[in-house]
Amino acid sequence: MKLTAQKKELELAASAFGELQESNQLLLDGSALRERMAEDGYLFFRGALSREGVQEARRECVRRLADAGRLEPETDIMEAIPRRGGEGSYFRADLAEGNAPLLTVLYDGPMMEIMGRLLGGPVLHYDFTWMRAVTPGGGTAPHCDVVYMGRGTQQLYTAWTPLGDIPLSVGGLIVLENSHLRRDITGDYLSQDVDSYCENGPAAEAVRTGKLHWEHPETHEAWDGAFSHDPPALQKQLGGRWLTTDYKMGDLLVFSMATIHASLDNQGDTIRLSSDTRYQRADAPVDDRWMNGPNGEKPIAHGLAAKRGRIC
Ligand SMILES: O=C(O)CCC(=O)C(=O)O
Ligand SMILES: [Fe+2]
Repeated sequence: MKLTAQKKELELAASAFGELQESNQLLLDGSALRERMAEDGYLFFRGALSREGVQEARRECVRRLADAGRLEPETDIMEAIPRRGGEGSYFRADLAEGNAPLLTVLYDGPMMEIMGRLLGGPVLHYDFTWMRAVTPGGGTAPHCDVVYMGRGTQQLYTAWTPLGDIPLSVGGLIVLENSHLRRDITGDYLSQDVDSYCENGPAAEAVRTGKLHWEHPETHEAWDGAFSHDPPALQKQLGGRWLTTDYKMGDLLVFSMATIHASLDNQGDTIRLSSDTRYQRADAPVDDRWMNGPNGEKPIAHGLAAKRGRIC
C-alpha cells in the first residue's frame, strides 16, 4: 500500500519511515520518562489505557454520529462507516462534550497517573478537548502545537489518543523524528501564535472582524498554522524519519510542544476517530484560551476574544 500525507506519497525506505519506539518499560519512572521525552520528543505507550474504556468512549462517539445520520445505514455503528454521499468531517469537538466515558479515559485513571509521573507534580488538563472525526480523504498537515496553545507554560504535553484501532490506511498520527531538536530550522515558527496579528499590517481589520481567521506572520495571507504542507519534502529537509504505528485502542502517544507531527491521509473507508488533549503542571502559567470561564463558560478557544495585536 502506498501511504500519503497531504496527498503526497511518503517514502517508505527504512531511512525515511519507521516505527514509534515503545516506552512501556519506563511507565513507573518519572525521571526516565522525562529523559526519554527530552531525547525523543515523544513517548509511545502500547495498551496503557483501558481498552474497554476507550471502546465505551468510541461507542458514545459513533452513537452520536449515527443519530445525526452520518453513518451508513444497516452497518455496525462501531465500524464508523460514513454514509455514502454524506458530508465530510474533521474537527468534531461536540463529540467530546458530555461524553462521560471519553472524559474518564482522558482526564482520570491511567492517563492522569502517567501525566503526573511525567510532569513530576500535580497536573492540570485543559478544559477544551480536541476531538477529530476524519472522513476518508482527510488528514493533518505538519505542525507544532505551541503555535495554537503557547500562551502559558511550554512544559505542556499533548496526548494523542486513538479512539479505535487505526491501521496505517486509516491515517493515524506521524511524528518527525528528532524534529524537537531542530530549532535551527523551526525556531522562528515556534515563536508564532496563530491568534496574534500585525496591528499595523494589511490584514489587521480582516483579522479583528473575523473575516480572516489567521494571518501568516510574514505574508499576512490566510494561514492554518502549519509548518509545511509537504511531508515528504520536510522529511528530506530535516533528515529524521516519519514515525508511526498500527494503533490500537488503549495505545497512547504523548509529545512535546516543539515536536513536528502530522497525520497520514485517511485512505480507508471508515471515519478515523481520535482525541488530542493537553496536560501541564498545575503550578505553571496556563493559556486561558483553553480553560472554562469563571462561571463555567466554554473556553474562548480561537474565537475573536483570543486575538492579540502586535506592532510589526
Ligand atoms: O489527529 C490529527 O490528525 C492531528 C492531531 C494533532 O495535531 C495533535 O494531536 O496535536
Ligand atoms: Fe497537533
